[in-house]
Amino acid sequence: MSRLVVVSNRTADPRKPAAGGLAVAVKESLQQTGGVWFGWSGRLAEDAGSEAAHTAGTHVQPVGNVTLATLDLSREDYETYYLGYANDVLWPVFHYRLDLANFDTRFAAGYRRVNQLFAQKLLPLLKPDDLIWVHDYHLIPLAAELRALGVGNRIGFFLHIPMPPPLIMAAIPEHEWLMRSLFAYDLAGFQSQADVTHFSHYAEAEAHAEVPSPERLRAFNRTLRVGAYPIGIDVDEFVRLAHAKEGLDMFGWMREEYARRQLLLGVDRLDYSKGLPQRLYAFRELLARYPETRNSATLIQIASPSREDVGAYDELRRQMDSLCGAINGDYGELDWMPVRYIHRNVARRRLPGLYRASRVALVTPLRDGMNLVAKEFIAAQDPADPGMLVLSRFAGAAEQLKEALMVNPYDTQGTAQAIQRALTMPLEERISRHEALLSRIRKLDVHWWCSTFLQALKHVEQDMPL
Ligand code: ADQ
Repeated sequence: MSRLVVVSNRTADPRKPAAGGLAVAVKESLQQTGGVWFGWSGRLAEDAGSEAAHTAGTHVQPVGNVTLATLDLSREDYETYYLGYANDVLWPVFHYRLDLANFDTRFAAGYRRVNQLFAQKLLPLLKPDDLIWVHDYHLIPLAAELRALGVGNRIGFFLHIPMPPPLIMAAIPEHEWLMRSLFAYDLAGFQSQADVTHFSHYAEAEAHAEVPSPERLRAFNRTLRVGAYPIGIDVDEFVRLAHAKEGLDMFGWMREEYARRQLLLGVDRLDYSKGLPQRLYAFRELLARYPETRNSATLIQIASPSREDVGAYDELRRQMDSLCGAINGDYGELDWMPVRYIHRNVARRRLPGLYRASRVALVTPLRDGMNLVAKEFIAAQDPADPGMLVLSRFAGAAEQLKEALMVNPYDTQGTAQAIQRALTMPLEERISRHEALLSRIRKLDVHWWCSTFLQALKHVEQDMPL
């Protein structure tokens, strides 16, 4: 059986509980078969200047049946590759925010340099029949760099974030290079069918790709397999966590503390793609339009700190502080505050209890590859008295989770109406919607995601290298 080599920007200790969708998923894929997990250590090489990092070795450490291999980055590489190109160009553009992108040419050079560095450091660890699985927007050119070093292995790529429509992609000055780089893979997986369609249209429009079938694109003398592989969660693990001590304690405490209230919950990284200010506008509209919600509906918004070195995130933080303050100032009572805003992480083991104690979850991103919080909320519910999911139609999860209450997060009144409907939905309707949602996330869980992607990669017909 081929060995699996996973490459992602960051790695994590596979023995510890993983936080974040990518880490959970990668852990899952590696635990089944063992293999190598390669990525940035999260540390900066002590001696700044790219030379130090380029000559430093890879740190290789066996952890159970997984070999963790990490490298350090120089400060300059961190600033141009990670903060710059990945998070100040690709992240905003792929989330349709051209207005926030900073197309500094130094960033593109740093991105290319680090992808070359990853390829050089990974090369000595590879065996001829390894299956290589590269994750996310940080590493789009990695396969092309590996091919340039003579690597002929099967290489798959999975994009965790959305694929934007062709004309948005075309705004990236280096987009043709990115596109050519993607054709160095054998298989490119996306979160949703809409993403696959965007990519196919983009390749047709900008690279005159032929499309012999919906799953195959031909350009640059290569055939690239494409497909939608919506990422899932480990449902059984989540249900188990909901019934473990910390989950139950959290649930009991929340139910007691908010016994007279109806709890609404948001759990996100503090990111402009997650639609947090728009969510607060909709909540304020709910309080204004439906007086019965006052002194009752309480929104707990947990927003974990994220990418605080990137400028746009500072502005969002200030906006959230001021909006929450204004809503509490306008509607709060001595014994009730409408918004509890917490700019922190919640321990993963406690999350299921929090989800289960909430009547409604607000998952209302402006754009999101998938959104795993939506699936975690469903998994954590009591099937006999489930809470209701209010879901943005612009999350990748909306393609699957049709029985949620779907909203357009830009439509403040429409979202407020949907929240009110969720708060007042009769038990039978909640139960039947939840049943359908739970069975879907169970069927298409993280195990399904890993095995279908890897099966497709294993069986892909390879053709000429670039
Ligand atoms: P993210 O943008 O990080 O992931 P998401 O899918 O919601 O978004 O995953 C976040 C994970 O972190 C969830 O497991 C959640 O429980 C956890 N989390 C978030 N905020 C937290 C908090 N305050 N405290 C504790 N835990 C918190 C990217 C893409 C998504 C895609 C995933 C996986 O942007 O669209 O679904 O990768 O592919």
